[in-house]
Parts: sequence; structure tokens; C-alpha cells
Amino acid sequence: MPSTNPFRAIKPIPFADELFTRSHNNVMKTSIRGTSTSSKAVPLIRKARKKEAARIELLSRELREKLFQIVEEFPTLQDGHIPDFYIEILDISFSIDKIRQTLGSLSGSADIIWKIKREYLGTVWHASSILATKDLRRAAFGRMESVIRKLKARLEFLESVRKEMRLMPGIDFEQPTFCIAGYPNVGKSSLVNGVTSATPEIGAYPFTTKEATVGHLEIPVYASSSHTKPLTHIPCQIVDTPGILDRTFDERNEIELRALAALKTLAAAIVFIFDFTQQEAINAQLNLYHQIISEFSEVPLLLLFGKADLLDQEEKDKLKVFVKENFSKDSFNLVTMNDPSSIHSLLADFFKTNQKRITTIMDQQNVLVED
Ligand SMILES: Nc1nc2c(ncn2[C@@H]2O[C@H](COP(=O)(O)OP(=O)(O)O)[C@@H](O)[C@H]2O)c(=O)[nH]1
Ligand SMILES: [Mg+2]
Repeated sequence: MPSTNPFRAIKPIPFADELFTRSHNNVMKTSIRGTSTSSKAVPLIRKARKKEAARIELLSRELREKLFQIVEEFPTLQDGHIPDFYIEILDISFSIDKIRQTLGSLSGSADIIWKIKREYLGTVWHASSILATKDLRRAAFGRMESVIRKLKARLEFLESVRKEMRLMPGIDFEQPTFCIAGYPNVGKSSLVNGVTSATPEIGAYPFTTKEATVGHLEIPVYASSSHTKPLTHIPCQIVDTPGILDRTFDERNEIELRALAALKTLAAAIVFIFDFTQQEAINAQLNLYHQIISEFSEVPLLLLFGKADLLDQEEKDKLKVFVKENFSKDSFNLVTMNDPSSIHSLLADFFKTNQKRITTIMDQQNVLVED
């Protein structure tokens, strides 16, 4: 399954006046059969009634189709139709209720247009003069136009939702997603760049002003530890969300806290990078670490200590003591971006060890209804 961002499939939503004018021009250009003045058998008044009635019918159909198309193209916002991740983000940025009401009022307007059509068709067929048929058709068009014009702000709102939501990087919810966490400048972006194959896709999430990246990598799976050739590769995603997983809660604003909740619908595993060279920020990093493990208590976490190339032996010895004291561990993963292949194999080992938990989490996150 390709990367799916359901909002990229929506066509641009027209402005109200554009929607009306286009439909109106189409209708006025359409020639209506059997109303050409050269066929003499039918009285002119009957031809005029037929022509104007057909125009009313056509315009109402065009407008209704356009409104329904907008509603139908919008992703279904019920649970299980699009991944929870998008629902959360949508709610943070725009409010799901407001979007539902807006889509509902588009459908409501389509119904009103249908009623206007019915009302005027009845009167046009009884019009007593050619002039009267034209006047009635103009009146019907005017009412339909005002229904569409009343949707101006709503159509603009939907277009702003579409525009912002399509900026998110595409995410494949059938692939495991590693989320990167760690204090600023520890090497998160370097890690995404180092371990991913193609250029990571960059998208500006609507909940931050910064750019989030999604990188792709293939994790090798071996039949047993004695095999050197992998049996297969599992495609995975690695996501870096600046401003969300690099700060402690007391520094985050409300939107970021909710974005954090949205990330929970995405993370199948967390890679936390600790930078021992940032001595002034050791406590801040420890705080962040504890917050992340409590916030994502279900999610397997891989702890990496970065910038190994900058640590001399004395500092490495200190780090060993630090890890023992703060993480109660005798061993730890010390990595450097200069050696991405060793990070890659750490990720592969971690994935293998935690595959069951990762799969369980993904199943819980993506219970999608089959269409
Ligand atoms: N020496 C060294 N520098 C690194 C390493 N990883 C990252 N850096 C540098 O640390 C700085 C911050 O890295 P970046 O990936 O932007 O950190 P982020 O803020 O966590 O995304 C950059 O100047 C990187 O070049 C590493 O393993 N060794
Ligand atoms: Mg970064």
C-alpha cells in the first residue's frame, strides 16, 4: 500500500461565486432539444416554457452534483474510516465537529436547491408569456445563487482544511513507524537522514510551524542468527516531529500537547537519543526521557547515546557510571552518525526483539473498516 494521506485526493474546493458562475455558464451554453425556433409545429410559448424549465432543471442538477462531490470527496470522518492519526490532527487544527457541520450544511443546501427547482418548474409550465418564462427562470437562478453564496465562508473553510492537511507527509499505516524523541541538537535529524534510503519526505504538520520528516528504511529479517543473508526485509518509517518529542510537558503549549496525543496513534516504537556531550542539559534530557516513557508506556523504546566520536575514554567511563545510576543498566548503545550502518543494525535487533509488541500496537492503532 502506498503512503496514504487521504487529503491529497481531494480536488481544490471552488469559491462560491466561481462554483455558481461556472455552472450557470454551462447551463446557458447548453442547447435544449426541440426548442429551436425554426421548428414551426409547436407554439413559441410552449417552446419557451420547455427551454426555461430545462435550464432550471440543469442548473439545479449541476449545483447539487458539485456540492455532493465536495462532500463525498472529503474523507469519512467516522472512527475507523481514516487512520486515527488524521482524525486527531484534524481535530487539533480545525475541530471535527465544525467540519462535520460544514459538510452537513453543503448537503442541506443541495436539498434546498432541489426544492427551489420543484417550486419553479411548476410555475414555469403555467407561465402565460415568453417574458414570464424568462423572469421565472431568472428568479429561480437568483435563489439558487443566493443559496450558494451563503456557503462562501464554509467553502473557504473546507479549502483551508484541504490545503493544510495535504501538507502532512504521507504515512503508510501498514508499516511500523519509529518516532524519534530527544532533546534539541542531539542528532535526531542526522539519524533520520543517516539510516533512511531515499530522501525523507518533508511535510509541515498543521500543528507546528516546523517541518516533520518521514524517512523510509528496510529492516532485514534473518531466518536465524547463523544466517548472514536476510530472509526478507520489512519496510519501516521513521518520523521526526520537531517541537513535539524534544521538549518536556511544561514547555509545550496546548496544541503541542494534543499533537503529542496524535503521535500516539502513529508510534509503533520510539527511538530516544541521549546526548552526553550536552552536559548542561543532562537533567533536562533525563526529565524528557521519563516523560516520554510514561506518556508512551505501551510502546517499545530504544535508547541510544549519540555523538560517540566526540567522547574520549574518560567521558565514556563517566557515561558508564551515569547509565548505571540513572537507567540501572550495565550496557548501553553508544552510536555516531559517522557510522549509520551500526545504527541500522541496532534498529534491526531492536525490531526483532520487540516485533510482537510492535505488531500488537499497530493492530490496536489501525482498526480500519473495509470499504
Ligand atoms: N560529532 C557528531 N556530531 C553530530 C552527530 N550527530 C549529530 N551531530 C551534529 O549535531 C548537530 C545537531 O544535529 P541534528 O541532527 O540537527 O539534531 P536534532 O536537533 O536532534 O535534529 C548537528 O550539527 C550535527 O551535525 C554525531 O554522531 N557526531
Ligand atoms: Mg532536527
